[in-house]
Amino acid sequence: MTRSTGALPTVIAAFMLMLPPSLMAHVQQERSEPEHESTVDGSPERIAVWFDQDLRLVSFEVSGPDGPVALRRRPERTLTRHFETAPSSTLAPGEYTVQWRGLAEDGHVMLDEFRFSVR
Ligand SMILES: [Cu+2]
Repeated sequence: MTRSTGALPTVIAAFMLMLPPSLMAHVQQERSEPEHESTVDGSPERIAVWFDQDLRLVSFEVSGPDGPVALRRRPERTLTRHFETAPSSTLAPGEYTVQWRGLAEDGHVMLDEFRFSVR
């Protein structure tokens, strides 16, 4: 009769799961223009986002079928609940993605995106 002498792999989770900080205090994208997953007829006159809390917007980038889109206005890094800009030239038909990044008042980095199509 064989007898197992192998030690049980007593793997003790010696670390605690580091839970992410509560999302409650964090900034959400409330709405956007164009709306997320919407289709607009022709090039939109403005591209805008609203947040549910103040945010220090650091970057706001639009990309489409022809790559990055030049914008008339850039974020100013001041605390704001709203940012809007416009494409510098007419947007060609296609899918566009808007990615923004900013700092919540507590300094945490927030980011999100919305997408729309131009036809
Ligand atoms: Cu935070």
